Amino acid sequence: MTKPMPPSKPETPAPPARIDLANVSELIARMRGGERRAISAVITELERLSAAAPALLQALQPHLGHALVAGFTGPPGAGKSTLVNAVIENLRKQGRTVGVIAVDPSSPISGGAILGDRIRMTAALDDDGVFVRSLASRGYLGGLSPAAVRIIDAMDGAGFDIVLLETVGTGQNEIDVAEVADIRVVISAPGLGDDIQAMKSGLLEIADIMVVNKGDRPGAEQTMQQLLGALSIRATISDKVPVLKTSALNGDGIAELVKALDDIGRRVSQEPAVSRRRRRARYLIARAASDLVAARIKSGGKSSLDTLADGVLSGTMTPDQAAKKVLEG
Ligand SMILES: Nc1nc2c(ncn2[C@@H]2O[C@H](COP(=O)(O)OP(=O)(O)O)[C@@H](O)[C@H]2O)c(=O)[nH]1
Ligand SMILES: [Mg+2]
Repeated sequence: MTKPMPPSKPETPAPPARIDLANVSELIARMRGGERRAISAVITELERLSAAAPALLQALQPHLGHALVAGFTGPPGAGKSTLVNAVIENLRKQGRTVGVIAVDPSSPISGGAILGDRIRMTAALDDDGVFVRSLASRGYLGGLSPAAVRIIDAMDGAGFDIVLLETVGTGQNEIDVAEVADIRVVISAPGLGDDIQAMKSGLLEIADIMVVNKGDRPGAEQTMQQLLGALSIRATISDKVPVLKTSALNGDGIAELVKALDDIGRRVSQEPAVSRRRRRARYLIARAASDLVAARIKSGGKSSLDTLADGVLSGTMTPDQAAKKVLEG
């Protein structure tokens, strides 16, 4: 007989709301009217998953499904933030409103990158048509914080036309972006060395658009050729995925990138908004489930796992049966 796993610890209560719960619909109305303080307050409550979050999410429901979500991912230093800034400028010239979520995967200790993103996104300064929120992915090393999905809803509910989601493409993150974004832009650049190799393996699979940024730098053409070569091996996707050369610094190729976003956006918009949002909800559930499993294994402690391991070693139980015991808690 194996020792039963201790019950998983009770869920921590939601942090208290900083807004007046009696005024949720008024707050949503102010947010939809473009009041920045209201947008910021709603985003903050949803990011914290405070006691106000359920009421806010419910009040947002009728207003969701308008925004197109474009994920920008790639290795650090490829120029994602600079490129996002250039795309914002282009979209703003067309009068379209933009929400930006910059997810920084670094630990809270090395949070400097967040400031860096803010500095590069100068297009967002003093413009009511742009709202930028930086988000540390604390506790989700290499993954996308579920808070990002709630912030997407807040920005969508606020009425922004397009939400740009910047994430560093490392491991789990790239898969998460594939689940969460409607359009996936994968960014590389010359001079990133091994990162390009790593990127080829994971990121090519999920790209709707490939971008070689820093097109003003030597080696850009070679990087283009490398990517085209890698894509041509995957014949099924090579004819669908545009490979674009941009310079976020001097603006070359930005109009073409926005056009490619729009082309794919039109296709995506034919899918009912609810199924795009359902995909994000599925991601949240899968993510929460794997977090629960991880927590349960941890809370079970080494001794219970050791007991199960002994059972597997002695042949009284298969690894599958042991795993089921872990899940049963
Ligand atoms: N030459 C050149 N440098 C760029 C370009 N885009 C970004 N950079 C520079 O590359 C560095 C990293 O940019 P950043 O946007 O922070 O990259 P991220 O880490 O991918 O977000 C910065 O010094 C940028 O000024 C570009 O198109 N050409
Ligand atoms: Mg950045």
